[in-house]
Amino acid sequence: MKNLDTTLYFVTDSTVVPEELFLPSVEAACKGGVSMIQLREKKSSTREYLQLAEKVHAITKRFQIPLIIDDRVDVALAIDAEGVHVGQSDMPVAIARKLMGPDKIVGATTKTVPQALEAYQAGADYLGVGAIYPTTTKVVTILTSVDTLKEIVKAVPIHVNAIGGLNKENIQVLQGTGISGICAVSAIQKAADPEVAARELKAAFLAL
Ligand code: TZP
Ligand code: MG
Repeated sequence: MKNLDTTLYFVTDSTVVPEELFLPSVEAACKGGVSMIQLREKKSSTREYLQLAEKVHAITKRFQIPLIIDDRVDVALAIDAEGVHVGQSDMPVAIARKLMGPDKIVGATTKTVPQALEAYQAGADYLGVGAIYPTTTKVVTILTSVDTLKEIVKAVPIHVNAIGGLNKENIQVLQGTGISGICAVSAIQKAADPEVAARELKAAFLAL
């Protein structure tokens, strides 16, 4: 198992903040103690994704926080990011692993135990599991139950993070699940002060 700290994994959404506030929000989240960052750009062109990734990487490197690129192995490799994250309709984990090499981080989204086992066997270092709660960040048709989350944690010997609608007021439900950490978009990205939001969310998770 790779030595990762997935305690508070900030997944970005540049579309919900004014452009000039996006990079400052990434830096603020780093200061607030996020342990990993995923750049998640769904609407950018390849060129825009690359350019933004370079800028975000310059920040995360200063804080020695791993930067994971969502969906795009090519962008991750091009900027020498620490890893890539793939979903069920993206590049399969085994191919992402082959392209990224053994030392980079490969993460996968899984919603069921069979998907989790498959991703683990194909070489994933961590899993994102959800959505646990309704979310405005992604179109989610079926929520993932806390019981399924627990089963996935038991089924695979890699880091499992919960995701979806999580904030400091509602993560109590994750107590006793055995997860390594939580992923959050809105709770940090939409906060008036992302640094404070990250710090408080991390403290709330660590207090579980
Ligand atoms: N995958 C499952 S839910 C989700 C993703 C990417 C979005 C989570 O965003 P938020 O704003 O923390 O609910
Ligand atoms: Mg994806």
